[in-house]
Amino acid sequence: MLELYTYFRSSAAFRVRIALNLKGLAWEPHVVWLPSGEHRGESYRQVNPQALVPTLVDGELKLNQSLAIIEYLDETQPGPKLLPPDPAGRARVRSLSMLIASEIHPVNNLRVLNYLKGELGLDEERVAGWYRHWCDEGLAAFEAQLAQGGIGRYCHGDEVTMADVCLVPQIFNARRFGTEVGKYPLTMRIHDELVKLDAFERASPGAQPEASRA
Ligand SMILES: N[C@@H](CCC(=O)N[C@@H](CS)C(=O)NCC(=O)O)C(=O)O
Repeated sequence: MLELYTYFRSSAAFRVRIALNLKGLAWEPHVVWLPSGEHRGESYRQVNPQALVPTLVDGELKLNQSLAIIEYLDETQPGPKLLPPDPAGRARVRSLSMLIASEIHPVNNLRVLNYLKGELGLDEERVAGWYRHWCDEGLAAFEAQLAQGGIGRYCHGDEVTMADVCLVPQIFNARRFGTEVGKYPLTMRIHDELVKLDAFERASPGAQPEASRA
């Protein structure tokens, strides 16, 4: 069975949980407790040298980086395709996905926020302000990109794609830090459709067994 190193609030792990559910795959969770720094210990570094969640294990293969994992699942597993068949469509979906995963997320990651708090001595409100600044900049660009066309019920036409899989966890996080997501009506219209889907609901932070431990 596929195994996933995960943490309920990790938006990168949330992406992979959604993809696994959309594909109808069974998976065994291994919870990595980020607040205690478990991911930075030697034992987890043997699994993932980047010391980040998620990591997918498929037999002998250990894979990190959520977008690489999702594309791997898309290419090797049955179920609905998360990347469109045409090169232009695939590139558009990757572009929207990377806007979130490679632009918004890295500057707002736990280790970055901890550095701002610890080494740079910023208080909670200034750290949240940092988060909202970069999140707003990214979501405004995402909204503008959606407005250029190509959307349907979801980010790319009427089929759920990797871009949608990235969007919902980003909005979950944005709300945690008090971002006013109502400023992004196209983005939120699509988000509100997506969260009606069972695969998204079952992958959500609150639906993970470890959520009650926090
Ligand atoms: N680009 C990576 C990001 C992975 C990542 O940053 N995961 C976060 C949780 S969402 C993490 O493990 N953070 C721990 C830390 O920052 O120390 C991916 O898409 O998988």
